[in-house]
Amino acid sequence: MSGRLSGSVRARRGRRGCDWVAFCLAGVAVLGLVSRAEAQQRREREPNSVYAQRRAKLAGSVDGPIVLMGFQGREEESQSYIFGQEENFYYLTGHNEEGAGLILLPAAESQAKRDDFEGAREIFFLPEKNPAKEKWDGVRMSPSDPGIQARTGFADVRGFGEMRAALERLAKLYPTIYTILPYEKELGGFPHEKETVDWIKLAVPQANLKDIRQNIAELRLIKSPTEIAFLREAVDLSVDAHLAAMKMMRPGLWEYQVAAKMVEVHAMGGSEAEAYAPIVGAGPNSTALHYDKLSRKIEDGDIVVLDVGAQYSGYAADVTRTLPANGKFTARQREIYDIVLGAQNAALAAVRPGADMCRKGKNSVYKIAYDYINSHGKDRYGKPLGQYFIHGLGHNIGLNVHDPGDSCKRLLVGQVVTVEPGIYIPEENLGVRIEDDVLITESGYEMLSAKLPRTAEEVEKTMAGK
Ligand SMILES: [Mn+2]
Repeated sequence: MSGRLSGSVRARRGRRGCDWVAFCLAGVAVLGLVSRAEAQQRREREPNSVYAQRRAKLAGSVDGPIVLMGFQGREEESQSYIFGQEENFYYLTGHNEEGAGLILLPAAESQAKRDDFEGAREIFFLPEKNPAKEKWDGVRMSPSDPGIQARTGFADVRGFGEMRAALERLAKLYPTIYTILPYEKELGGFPHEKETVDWIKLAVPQANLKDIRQNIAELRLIKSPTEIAFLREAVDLSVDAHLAAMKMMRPGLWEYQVAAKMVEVHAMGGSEAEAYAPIVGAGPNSTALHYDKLSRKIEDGDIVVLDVGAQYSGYAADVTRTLPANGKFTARQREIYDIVLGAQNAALAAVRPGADMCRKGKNSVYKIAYDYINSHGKDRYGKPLGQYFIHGLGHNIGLNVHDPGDSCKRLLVGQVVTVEPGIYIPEENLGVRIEDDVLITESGYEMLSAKLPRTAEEVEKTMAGK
């Protein structure tokens, strides 16, 4: 609801603002379960002051300059690739164009060193104006643009060609340079970091390089009011898509057709991209966690796992529902569904600041979900079901659908996490996952995806159009 949006977001859109309570209530009554249908501005930014505060915090955590590069726009060779900024760079700048660089000077240091470096604390580097390239790609921000300082939120904006000279001068003043060091990760990132480190080493081979990744990850953990507003939008769009899927679901449809409908709902509502490749897995495919082929014709009696989330203004929702293809769970499907739901409810009852999602320990909400699953129901061989809960209970969401964060650290107010128990029994072609997104609050949590039916009865009613 609009009342929860931050002032700046609401002022720029006003789309969901309600002038008087009666109008809002009438609107809710007319729209029923569909939480919204209007289009909206695509990709909003946070206020420049928010990005500046993050940079100031980061600069306060180091004793040398921080050197970061945005993506170049050639990170993927796919023809359908649309540029999306490197997440850490975006988190600190809100800048979503190719070829930018950033130097932050450490906060704690002597005035002498400051004067030595012309007093600039933050320098933002942009590609020089290139009219020939702009004929192909469209207009890009450049250092010579009037008002570029106010637009980017940096007092000192220079051409990218000057970044190397600035770094060379800084390396004479500071023995240590901070950047994001290459790391092994399943979802890429490695080549970009290596390229940046190679560039730094070429310019200043004598510098001692240290990793700044964890410092940024700690900031990203706690969401700002605007980030929470963006996540609410992403979740609302995902809820709408899941409702549309519940209404269209029937045997005879192909998995990809259901996914296509959900993507359409996201896009028509202002989502600039999917938060991740949509998962619509029917029958045997319901037991593959990241199933992405979407190639099965949905059959009568199938259970269908839909793990589909929108991205809004860079922020990722992550929502899963499990539906009976024909609108009615079989007794066995219903039994397993209710166990997963019971596990989710048991975990949610313990979600609050101080709890964690570690696999073990006395504060673990994962363990609560696992114990619930392992003490309810049986497989075909009479064995408990804990062995079929094969993934973690949840993770942070934010600029990445798997935002950085350690599941064994205690939950803090302002984190947004998924709570997603699941049971996957391949020999029964039966997978069930229920995934909701929750904001950690002082008193516990707020479920951002609360508008989406969660119980078996609600799901069946919605599918029946009731
Ligand atoms: Mn998830």
